[in-house]
Amino acid sequence: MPIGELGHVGPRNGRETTMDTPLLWHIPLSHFSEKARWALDYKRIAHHRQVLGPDYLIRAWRATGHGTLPILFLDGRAIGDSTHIIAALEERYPESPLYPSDATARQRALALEDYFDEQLGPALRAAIVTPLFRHDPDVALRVLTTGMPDKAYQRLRPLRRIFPAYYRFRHKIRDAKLEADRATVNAALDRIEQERRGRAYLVGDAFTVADLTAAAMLGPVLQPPEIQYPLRVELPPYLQDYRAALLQHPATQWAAGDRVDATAFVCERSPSCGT
Ligand SMILES: N[C@@H](CCC(=O)N[C@@H](CS)C(=O)NCC(=O)O)C(=O)O
Repeated sequence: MPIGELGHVGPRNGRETTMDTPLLWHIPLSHFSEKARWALDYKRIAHHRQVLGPDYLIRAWRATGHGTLPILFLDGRAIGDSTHIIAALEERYPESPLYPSDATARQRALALEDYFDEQLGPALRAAIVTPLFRHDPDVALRVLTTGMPDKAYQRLRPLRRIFPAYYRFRHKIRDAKLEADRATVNAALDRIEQERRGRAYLVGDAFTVADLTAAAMLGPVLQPPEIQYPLRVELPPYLQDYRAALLQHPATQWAAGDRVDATAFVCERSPSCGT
């Protein structure tokens, strides 16, 4: 459950926010931020969220020594990287667990988390952004500023000729790699199905960090009904086609909710579900 941007989430499951309330610096559209938000929600942790302005890079560097978001401020520490954030949350808030208790299963869940982070996340970002920058840079800015006040888009608009180069540089995106990026996305979807073997969850018989990461990485493209920062702009036909093609894959059907235990999976995102 989101708090609102540096607002107040209100009492959630009896918990009020306080001065010590965790604070998440995030990017609404970002699937890595989605991972951290989902983990906070899953554990019913009341927290604040903040979207940074154009000075995000310097602020992120000062906080963690890295230029990426999400960053979670927890117990006086600034934690960068969604994987480290989930590890810290798991230690500080063991309930509800995202790591399996069995050591072998935990190792498998963490390996899958790493695979989706390193392969699926960046490749899917590139597969969406590359054609958008090429054909519809203005729509790209609208997409990238999803969930932000309109002034974020207005500020970027005059920079629309140079911003794509900056974004490509930051995220190591190359036009020539589009087909390879798409192939990486497809390989990750195939891997989900291989690992899942028709079961509801990727590891064991419960929701883990592996399921959360796979579904979070796919969130921006799937746009499931429970998404907290939906796109506000219509995607151009070539991206609608790409999305439709991805939705043919059983792995996206699974991530979008068409799974054996669909209600449980969605409830794991929405704390109020079923109450
Ligand atoms: N491995 C990192 C990746 C985070 C990441 O790539 N964040 C992107 C947004 S999706 C970001 O902060 N981009 C801004 C930039 O690099 O300038 C994690 O899991 O948190």
